[in-house]
Amino acid sequence: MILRDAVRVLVSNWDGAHTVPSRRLYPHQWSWDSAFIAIGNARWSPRRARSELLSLFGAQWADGRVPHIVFNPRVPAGSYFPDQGFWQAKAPSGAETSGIVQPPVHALAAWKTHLAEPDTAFLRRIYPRLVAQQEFLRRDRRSPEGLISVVHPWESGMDNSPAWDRPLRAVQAGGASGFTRRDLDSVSADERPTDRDYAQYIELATAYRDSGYTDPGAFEVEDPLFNAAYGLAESTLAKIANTLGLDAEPHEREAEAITLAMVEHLFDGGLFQARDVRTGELTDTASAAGLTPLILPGLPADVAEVLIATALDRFQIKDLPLPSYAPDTPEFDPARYWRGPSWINVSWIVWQGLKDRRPDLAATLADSVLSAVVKSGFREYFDPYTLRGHGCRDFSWSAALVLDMVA
Ligand code: 2M8
Repeated sequence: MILRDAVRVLVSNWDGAHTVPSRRLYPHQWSWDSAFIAIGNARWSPRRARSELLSLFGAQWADGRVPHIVFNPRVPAGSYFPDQGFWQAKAPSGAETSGIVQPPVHALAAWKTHLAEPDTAFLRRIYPRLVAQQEFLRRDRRSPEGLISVVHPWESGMDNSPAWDRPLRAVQAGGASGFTRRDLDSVSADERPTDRDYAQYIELATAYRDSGYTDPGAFEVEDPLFNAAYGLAESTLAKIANTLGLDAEPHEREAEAITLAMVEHLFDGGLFQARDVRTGELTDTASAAGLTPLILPGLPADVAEVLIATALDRFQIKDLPLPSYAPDTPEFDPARYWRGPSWINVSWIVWQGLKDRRPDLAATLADSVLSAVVKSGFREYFDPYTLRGHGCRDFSWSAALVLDMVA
């Protein structure tokens, strides 16, 4: 029943070559959403999974960046804010896009798609594009410590996480006004970022856009989830390279290097922290992003053990679907977007990381996610305690990743 409903959500959000995250709230193609959606689609339609990824990478820029939004020209401009008129960016294919990126979870999606239905022609097409995506990050976003930075909270995917409160203090939002938020047309304001958050998001995006999408601007942060995704992408590219008879070693070396750099520079106090590149300080926060390095195959066992202890103790994963922010903090809010609710994609990443290390806990976490969906449907996020659904309904990655978890 739940599986049939999950497929129904994905079918109703399918747009011919890609899937929208949600018909009303997010009517275009989003980068990391497409990767998660492909992972779910691979379970019942590998053809759609391949199309999802190839259509996204069809809008890749010449510098290798994969934009976080690819706009659908058939959807009226203005249905989403900020729209293509704001970003003023075009891919070589002619697609109108945003100019920022999201966590690079796509190599994993491509690999899982291949495992579901082996197709080396697909791997051969996507591999150079995945490599170019990583090269962009190394070239444009790498710090002297060897870590990758995000230059906008939207790039982290966890937009209004309390982890960004402090780095955002450096952002003056005086200039950003006169825009109309469209997200509040369909979701209640107390479940979304605040107007002040939006003013800062627009200020930052405007400055980055006006620099020709080159100058990092006032916000530059090394996020553990983004870096874990980058490192996992290298381990996965090694598998893809092996399958294609190519040299896997550079990928293996890079995966090892990023894992070491993360442990050296971001691991602190029981979990991984984000580091503010401007000040050099760790954020000292309690985001579930800090647990996601569990997905790195080369994470030292003692570090993994500490993370698992934190997941049990502060994030209560024996009893709750993973909250996005630790409930024992004053910032925790069970209903407001990325400030506490459980999200299925972050739960899925941690579940992946637990599967080999602690299959018992992985199974418990999968059960909690299923309970949330059984109670409230494929909502965008859930109150970790009551399992009440929040945000939009029929949200694609919630459906896709449940398909993958129960398969
Ligand atoms: C949310 O972000 C967009 C901006 O990119 C928004 O709030 O309008 C985030 O949850 C992000 O992680 C996600 O990719 C996107 C689409 O689901 O929505």
